[in-house]
Amino acid sequence: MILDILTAHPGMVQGPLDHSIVKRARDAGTITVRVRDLRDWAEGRHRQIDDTPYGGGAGMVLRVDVLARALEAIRDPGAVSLLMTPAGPRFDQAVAEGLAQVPQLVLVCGHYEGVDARVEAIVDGCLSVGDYVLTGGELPALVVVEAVARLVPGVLGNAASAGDESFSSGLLEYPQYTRPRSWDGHDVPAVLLSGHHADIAAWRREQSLARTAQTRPDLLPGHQLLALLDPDGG
Ligand code: JCZ
Repeated sequence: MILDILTAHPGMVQGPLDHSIVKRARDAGTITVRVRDLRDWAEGRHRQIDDTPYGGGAGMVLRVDVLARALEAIRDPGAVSLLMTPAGPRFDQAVAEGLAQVPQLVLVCGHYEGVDARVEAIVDGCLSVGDYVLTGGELPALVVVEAVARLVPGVLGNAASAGDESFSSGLLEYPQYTRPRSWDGHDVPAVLLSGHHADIAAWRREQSLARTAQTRPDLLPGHQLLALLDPDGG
């Protein structure tokens, strides 16, 4: 799979792509991640990629013509291009699973005060990583790259299957423990030392459900129906 990050700040994304599982998958050739500098598609004496907003106001707006030239050059057939913006639909594990199926993902990072609205007509969609405002799309693009890359077949080893974790089951992850068995008065739950695999699986399932009910009841199946039946939640 090819993942392209189109940005005016290539230095902002380079480091994280050279670490951990993403680096290993790039080295193995399982994924190709390319950081593309928007300025390579700027024209004119000043090679401007942004300009002042029509109608007035503070800051600079990313130019649609520069982005159009860049996308034209970068996209292969079957590519999905997405603009990172807090105004987009929310990125989650289900979206990541869908995006892991495409041959090429082009993530467009705005910066400055924003992006010319006409860019939305030349990308396949928008994506938000959460309801908070950042200064650019670079960190969101890295979030998408990492979440999608680990779902590409062959990226994770057999030992760490992507299906084991939080959200793939729709629930939060159960608690994990390693040595020491007892630390500062806190003991590892006895069931995990019992060697009874069925008991351990049942305990982990209970813990996942309890944690989810406690902190993310919105993730539980039918939670909206339950809220209708019992609006006070208790
Ligand atoms: C460009 N400010 C692009 C995306 N989820 C999320 N939060 N903030 C962003 C974002 C903010 C931006 C730009 C200028 C994305």
